[in-house]
Amino acid sequence: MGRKSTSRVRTLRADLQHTSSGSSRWKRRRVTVRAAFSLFRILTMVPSFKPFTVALIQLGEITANKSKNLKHAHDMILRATANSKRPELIVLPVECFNSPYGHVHFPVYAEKIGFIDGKRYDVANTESESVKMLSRAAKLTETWLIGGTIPESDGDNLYNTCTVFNPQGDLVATYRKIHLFDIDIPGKITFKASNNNSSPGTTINSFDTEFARIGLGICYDVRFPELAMISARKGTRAVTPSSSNIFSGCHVLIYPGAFNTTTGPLHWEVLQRSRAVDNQVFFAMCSPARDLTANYHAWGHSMVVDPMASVLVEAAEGEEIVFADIDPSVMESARAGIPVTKQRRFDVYPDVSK
Ligand SMILES: *[C@@H]1O[C@H](CO)[C@@H](O)[C@H](O)[C@H]1NC(C)=O
Ligand SMILES: *[C@@H]1O[C@H](CO)[C@@H](O)[C@H](O)[C@H]1NC(C)=O
Ligand SMILES: CC(=O)N[C@H]1CO[C@H](CO)[C@@H](O)[C@@H]1O
Repeated sequence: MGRKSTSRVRTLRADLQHTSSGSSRWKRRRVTVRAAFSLFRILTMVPSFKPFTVALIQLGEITANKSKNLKHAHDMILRATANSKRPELIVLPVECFNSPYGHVHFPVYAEKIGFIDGKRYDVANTESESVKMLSRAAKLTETWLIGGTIPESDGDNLYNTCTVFNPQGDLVATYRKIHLFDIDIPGKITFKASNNNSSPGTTINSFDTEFARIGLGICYDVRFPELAMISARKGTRAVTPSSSNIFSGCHVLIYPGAFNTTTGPLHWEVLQRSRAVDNQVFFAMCSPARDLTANYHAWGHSMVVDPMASVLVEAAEGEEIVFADIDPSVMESARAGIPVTKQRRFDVYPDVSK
């Protein structure tokens, strides 16, 4: 069973250097690289699901000063690993933890990342200050890190992008928010896909750790059950026909998100519990802390839900780190006891993951 352990944390002040890079290694995504990597993925094994601990950092103190925000996020990542029970995976919140909320800030704070799926990423030469910080923090703590989301610029386009780092500090995956809507973009009145060149992502993504396959989404994406279904049934990794009855989907789905104080109490928990129980997977969302001096009042309540829809841990509104133990046997017993994964009627309705 998951541990109901919650620890309140305070800001840790430390002097940390933030170097910035002048060199540019930005490259466009190439379809050919993608296709080659998909083939490679057909051959890769799904990791077996093992117990691990996840920490959600409900980050506060997001200001207009980006280097201050990055330093604070870095300090909090270190704080998450300061206890004797260290998490294997740390998650930062949506939405643009490196910048204050609001569409006017989005282009200003955007960074070039230039990650190409399947290709080794050169962190030392990245233009992205946030990627540098996150990489350093992952390496320093030797922990998997989902770096929340940051505004990413790619040519004329802006994306809301989630980055993932392994314990060696390598950037191993990115996910660009697929579903755009002003509902979850703070300063929502004018920020729409049709202005500020804000673009939706077009690929579903997951990543493999030594303990689980983890699917990604961002905020508003949680309202689209198809995305979670596809991640849970096949991840993004192609499956050969001979292995099609082996579980190949994600074990855990993690969506950094920020609902507001209207949609939060109504939908934040029910959407996560629905995605978890529908798909019989673990589901987590990590929110920023509520800041009543900001334009956007985030709901907070970062949580982790198990495959039976039990809430394993839930933060309050303020800055806080919450921990949950992920126990694979809960998923196994949920699937054995309520066999929806085996009794679907794809002869009557379509399988969205196909
Ligand atoms: C931003 O924060 C950094 C790090 O805390 C500090 O050194 C710098 O003076 C701040 N800049 C402004 C404009 O406040
Ligand atoms: C939260 O967002 C919803 C949907 O856009 C909106 O109707 C509501 O007014 C917002 N609530 C607050 C408190 O801003
Ligand atoms: C940098 C930029 O183009 N910002 C624009 C984003 O969209 C809003 C609303 O249309 C404009 O007011 C900003 O100037």
